[in-house]
This record gives sequence, C-alpha cells and structure tokens, in this order.
Amino acid sequence: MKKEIVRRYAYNPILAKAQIPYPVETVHNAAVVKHGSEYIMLFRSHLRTGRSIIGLARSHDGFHFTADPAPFLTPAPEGPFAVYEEFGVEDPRVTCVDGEYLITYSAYSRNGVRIALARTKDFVQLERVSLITEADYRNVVIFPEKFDGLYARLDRPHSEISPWSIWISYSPDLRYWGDSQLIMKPVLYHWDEMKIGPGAPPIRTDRGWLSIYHGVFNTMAGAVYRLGVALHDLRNPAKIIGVSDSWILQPEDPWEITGYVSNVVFTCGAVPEPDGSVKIYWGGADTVMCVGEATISDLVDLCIEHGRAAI
Ligand code: BMA
Repeated sequence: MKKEIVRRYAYNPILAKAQIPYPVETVHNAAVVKHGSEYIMLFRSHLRTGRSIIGLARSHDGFHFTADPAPFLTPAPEGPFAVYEEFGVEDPRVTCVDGEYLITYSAYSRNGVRIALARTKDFVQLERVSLITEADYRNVVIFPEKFDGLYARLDRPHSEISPWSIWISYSPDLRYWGDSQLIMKPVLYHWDEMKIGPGAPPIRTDRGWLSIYHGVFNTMAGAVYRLGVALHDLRNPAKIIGVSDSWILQPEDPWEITGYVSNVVFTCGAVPEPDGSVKIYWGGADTVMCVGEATISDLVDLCIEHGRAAI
C-alpha cells in the first residue's frame, strides 16, 4: 500500500469560524505549542473589514480545540506598534526558548509588512517586545535553542530581483538582528519555483533541525501553496543538509481546494510528540484549520535520501 507521508486527521477541519464565539470570517494559519498539559493554538482570523486578528484556542489532545471568549492579539490602538499594525496582525508563530514563549507575527500597514515580536509566559500576560524587521518581510520563525549564545531565526524578505527565498539571521537580545545570509532558494520548474517561506519553527531531531516550509507554484488557475521539508545542521543552522525534492502535503481536501484563497495549505506550527510523531497544523484555503500526523524520521529521510541542494 502507498504510504502517506502526512496522515490527515479523519475529522478535519478541526477549527472553523462557526466555533469562534466572536464574529470572524476565517480561522487559519495558526501556531500551536504545548504549554503544560494543554495545546495552545494562536490562529489568524479575517474580520469583515478584510483585516486580520489573532485568537487563542485550547485543547487537551491536539485535535479538539475550544476558542477563548475573546481575541488574543488585536492591532495595537496606540504606542509604537500602532502605526505598523493598522491593517492587521497575521500568521503567528510561537517558539519556547528558555521557558518563555516568543511570538512572531506579521504587522500590516500602509508602510508595508513587518514582523513584530511579543512574548508571554502564560498566554495571559502578553508583552510586545519589538518590531524586528523593516518592510517587507514575512514568515519569521525562531529556533528553540541559541547558537553560540545567539538567537537564530529563519525569515523571508521580499525582493523584486530574486525569487522570494529563505534567509537566516542572528541576535544577541531578540531586538537587534544581523549576520543575515540567504540559505535556500526556490528551484526552477519545481513545485516550489515561485517562492518559498519558513512555516513551522524548526524541530530538533538527532540528525538535524527539521524545517517545514511552504512553496508556491503558479498555474493558469492561480498559485498553489504546498508544504515541504528541509534539514539544517544541528550546530550551524545556516548549513542545510538537504531539502526534500518532493512536497509532503498539497491541497486535496475540499476545504483546502476551495475557500477564501483556493488551493492553499499553509503551516505556521507543528508539535513534535514523545513517540517520534509530529502533529502538523495547516490552514486550508485561508479559511479553516486542519491537522495531520507524520513520523519525524520519515521527514528527515526525505531530506537526506530524496534531497536536492538548497541553493
Ligand atoms: C501568503 C500569506 C499567507 C496566506 C497565503 C495564501 O502570501 O498571505 O497568509 O495563507 O499567502 O493566501
């Protein structure tokens, strides 16, 4: 029998707008982390204005989520973040480093899209730390460990010259980032040829950091968003050991093929489990949240045995 790399949960979608106790039009592109005995999901929702906010939902098994009564993060009404969050907050990612949760999200405004960083210890008290990119960046994921005392992140700057690619940057304090380096590019006439971007924060495995990213291919019917995997060196994450030549997930279920934006699977979070599996969460068609399970060693094998060069 053909082996599925990502085994979709039988009861997808796992969260949709009807389950949210305040008015939203979509539930998608969510970060998920384990906090104590709970799975915490931070999800993006469009409002009827067309702008986005971030909500929070909780689960005991990673499959059944219940949304909190009120949104978790909405555009700052005043202060230094307000002018950059005017058009909304989107696509959160969460990484636990040294016992605190670092949340990166896209801050949209008439000045472009920047990445903001907030932190929390308990998902109750939230502190906005800094805007950590200028315009135009998206998809910033922070590694759960430091390298030679520096935080590290993968990001995706926009460019008019180069296809949109994955870069790495480092910081001593989460505020000032540098030593930026391009580490992975789309491949011509390949499923990820148009652009790529980091998806879930990297997962430590015994053979390297596993990064689940998205890649886009343009068709006569518009762009198709799929997911792929890359493996980074454990000590030097700028070095990519291999990138799987094949995607691991593409839009196939009806709610991935049709929705607010059709033909999209887009991840912002994945949770590794003690049994060697990983729960991968993705937004379907920018409208609903879905989950599937994969075996971490299968994903690593794909990068090593069926790999292509990163650049
Ligand atoms: C990207 C981002 C994502 C979205 C995807 C598909 O550029 O805007 O938030 O899921 O497009 O629409």
